[in-house]
Amino acid sequence: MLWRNSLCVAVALGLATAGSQAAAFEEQTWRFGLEEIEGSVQYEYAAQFAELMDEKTDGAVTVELYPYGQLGGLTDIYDAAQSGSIQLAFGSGFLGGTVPESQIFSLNFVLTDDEWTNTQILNSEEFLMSDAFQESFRERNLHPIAVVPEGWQVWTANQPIRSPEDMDGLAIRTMDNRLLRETYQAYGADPLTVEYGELYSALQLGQAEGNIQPVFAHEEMNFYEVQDYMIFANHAQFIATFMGNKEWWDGLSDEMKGVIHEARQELVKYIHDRQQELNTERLETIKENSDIEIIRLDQEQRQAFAELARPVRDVFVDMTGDRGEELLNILLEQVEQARNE
Ligand code: 6CS
Repeated sequence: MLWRNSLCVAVALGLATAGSQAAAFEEQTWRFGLEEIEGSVQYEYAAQFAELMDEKTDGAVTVELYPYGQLGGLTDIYDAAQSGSIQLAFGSGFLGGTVPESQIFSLNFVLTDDEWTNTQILNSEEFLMSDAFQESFRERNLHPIAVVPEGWQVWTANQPIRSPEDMDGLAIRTMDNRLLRETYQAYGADPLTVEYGELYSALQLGQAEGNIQPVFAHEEMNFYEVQDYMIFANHAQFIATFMGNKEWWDGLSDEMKGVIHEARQELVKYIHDRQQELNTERLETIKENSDIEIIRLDQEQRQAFAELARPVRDVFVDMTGDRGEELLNILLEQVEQARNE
């Protein structure tokens, strides 16, 4: 009796560990829409999240994964998460039309040059839990759970790129958001938007002359096969938001939110290490299977792009107003602090 009472109190206070309160969870299945195919960083994250939820709820929660292509195009995934026909989704560059503030992740040369530092900043209480970030999603019927950097963005083209002059007029493909288009226009390119699943043939046919992806994606989608140069400028990381449907999130018990919070915390380091492994391995595969030429920009070369990217911060603020400005200021403050540490 005494044991029973203390367990009830612990559960009521949300103090019991996930294992000991497993019986408190109802059986449920959550559908998780991915913007990437099996083997990708998003897939690795989602598979590990599914495993953690299964463990922590003693099998009560089943997470079903829907890799890219199974739910339609990219914006169909966000629509499904907004309507609640799926509970969970990833959203990245194409999400800009749905959550304009998410384009903050498309800004170039804003974060530090260290991936782990950036991953921590983006998942910090100050940034992730800020009203500015949370409300920008919640106002669109979504709830942001974690921010997932997937590796440095890397340019490819059929010509070498070492300066903005080399990008002049290049029909480089960007994901569908205004901020990316403005950024590449500032570099002198002539950007165009193509759906992820149609990109290989657009590159092959020469409709798109350049591409921007983390290394793992250049490899798993075979884009590198139809490009001659791979250029590392470390201008930005590829960053996705792991999010849920707002009503679904709001309907979860505090205990379940606590379990998701635990899983999300554990996944920060897990996916950082895994994305670095994947990106490193896939670069080796690309080198083995092709004679693509690899170019790494030095600081001076990067600086020429950084200067052109700087005014695009104002475009972000114009597009997103006070809330976007607040979010950008939080991010810049966190970056400044990290640089001074
Ligand atoms: O370029 C794209 O459209 C896609 N690239 C990656 C690496 N993930 C999802 C995104 O939509």
